[in-house]
Amino acid sequence: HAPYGPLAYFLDLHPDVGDFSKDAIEGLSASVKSISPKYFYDERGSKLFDQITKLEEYYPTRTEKKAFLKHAKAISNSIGAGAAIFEYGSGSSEKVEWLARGIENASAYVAMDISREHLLESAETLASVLPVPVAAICADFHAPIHFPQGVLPEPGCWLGYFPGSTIGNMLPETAVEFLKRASVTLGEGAQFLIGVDLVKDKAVLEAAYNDKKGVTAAFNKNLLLRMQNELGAQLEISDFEHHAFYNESESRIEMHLRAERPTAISLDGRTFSFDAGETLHTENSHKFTVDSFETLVNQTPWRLDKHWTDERAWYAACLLSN
Ligand code: AVJ
Repeated sequence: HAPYGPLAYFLDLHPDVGDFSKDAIEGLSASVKSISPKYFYDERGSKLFDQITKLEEYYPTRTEKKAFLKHAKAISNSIGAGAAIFEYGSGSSEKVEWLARGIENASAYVAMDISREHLLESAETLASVLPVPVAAICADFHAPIHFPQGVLPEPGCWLGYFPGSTIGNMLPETAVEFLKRASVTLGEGAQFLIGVDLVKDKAVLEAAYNDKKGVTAAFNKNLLLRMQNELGAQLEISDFEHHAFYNESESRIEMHLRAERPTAISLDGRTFSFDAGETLHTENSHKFTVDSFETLVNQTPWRLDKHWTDERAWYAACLLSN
């Protein structure tokens, strides 16, 4: 784990990136068909997601930025001096800039992501601009992350950073397990800053996942394209329609690929048939109230200390400590 280029260190925990073929077959075999949203993000899917974040209807990304920047001072004042920042699923690491002064007071910035190439590229760029040592860890936050002894500096405390409302992709019980593991990883005295998309008017929510340009539909259907191209699946993309709606009782946007007519997906010598109207469930995006998020947090070693929202209270930056 020697220094890697401009990085203080690069630690490769060799995450299990998942087996698209196995997961697709398993998901299609179930009585309620589903597949993990992580398979949206090949190169094309990641580009489509970038386009989504710039759509007029898609408020989360720009609203999160507003909430963080509006309260940048208060947020950085609430972060312990000398904390080492550990970003979960750092991706392109653009959001670390939102911590502005928080970074200046930090002792290090550690980017963690499952995508090795993307991670190294963005961490190296950050290393040349941030005023603190930058390191990278290739790992999967769905599994425990153990820092090998002596590899990492021992900061006074870690600040976990998990913007993007990615936590909303998890079922509540999965989010609880995730937060429990993060408490073990970051250790006692840690803080955790999480971006949380809030419950709001149903029409606003549904418009955000049904944009007029059809970018979200293309993003959803990218899964079918990947099945064709990478798994050699036989299917008719035009038999499926993008279907996204707010499920009020579960407080979540659900995305599905809905069969317009009876059809089938053939894969690996097996045929999975769809009745007209039957769906392949591709994503959940949970929306919280500050209270419902606190109730979830209270099932873990963390406590919600503070939260800040944009002026419409559409999005919250939540600061936890354990
Ligand atoms: C990246 C999980 C935050 O749930 O809003 C955007 C993904 N899906 N449009 C979200 C997504 C459809 C996004 N997250």
